[in-house]
Amino acid sequence: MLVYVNGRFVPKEQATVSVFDHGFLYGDGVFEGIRAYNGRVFKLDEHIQRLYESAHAIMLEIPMTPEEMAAAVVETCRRNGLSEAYIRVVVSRGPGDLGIDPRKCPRPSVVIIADRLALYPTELYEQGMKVMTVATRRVSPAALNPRVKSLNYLNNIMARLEANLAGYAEVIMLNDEGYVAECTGDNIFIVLRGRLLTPPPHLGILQGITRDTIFERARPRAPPGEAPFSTRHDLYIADECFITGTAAEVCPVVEVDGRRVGDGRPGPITRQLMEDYRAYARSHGTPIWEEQDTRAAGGQ
Ligand code: PXG
Repeated sequence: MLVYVNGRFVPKEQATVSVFDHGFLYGDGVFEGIRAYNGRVFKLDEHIQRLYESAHAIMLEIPMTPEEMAAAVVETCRRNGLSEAYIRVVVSRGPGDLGIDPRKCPRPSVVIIADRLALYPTELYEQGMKVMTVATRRVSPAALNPRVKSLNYLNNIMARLEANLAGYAEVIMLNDEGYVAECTGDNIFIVLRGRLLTPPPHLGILQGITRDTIFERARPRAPPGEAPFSTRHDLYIADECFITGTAAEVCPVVEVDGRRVGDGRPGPITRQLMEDYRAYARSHGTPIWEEQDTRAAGGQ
């Protein structure tokens, strides 16, 4: 495996950053998780844009243009011969001294890893998953806006520890006011009386790219509406529920806090969206190999 580290491709054993890197010392940095299917990187421009927006919000200047970053992501897949990949882009503040002051870090570190993805068990998609709400609240946007996809994931990890203790694959986090926010690494949707609902970004969530894609794709089937879904009660009375994320894609939820959702099986709209997303993601994206026809692929 070859890993991109600060402009060079190095074998994974030599892919290292300094222990003085503030990404390591303080979680000071940003990242993206991207997927490639069938020789195309899915939603590459959207992920690169979110990466640069996250970096801008924490005043981290990425030492390359978005176009160069996109090219480096594609090149990392190509060098590793991967047509199907899970890609991790990490930009950290870089090496500094032991204080937190970012001004001591003149050179950000840029790392791109492309690996095979360990997929979730198929039973979860066929039968749906059970979730619970956890005690750990999503970090307040007033403290650190979850829209910043930062290297500081301890908030999510605290929730994941609760999930592990209780034996759940994914769990729901409320925001600091008790409204439904999102999961530890996925966004959440419900279908309620024919409308597709998901918590709005101002409640304190990562604005997922899968979430945005589902909104776009779902419009003809279930008119989207963001505002009304906000409490656990909405989850309990929902006709359908599912989670979305780059790794999970669309995964049905059939039980929340011990309450059956709908009839306890993946709902019809969820199943349609699962299939539609699957097909769409596998046929659109930035080509990794030159011989592919970009127009047929939809150009992105
Ligand atoms: N919310 C959070 C908090 C996330 O970290 C999503 C939603 C979904 O966003 P996208 O853009 O992927 O639709 C994420 C991203 C993992 C893992 O190993 C998952 C994410 C990030 C890092 C690791 O499960 N999901």
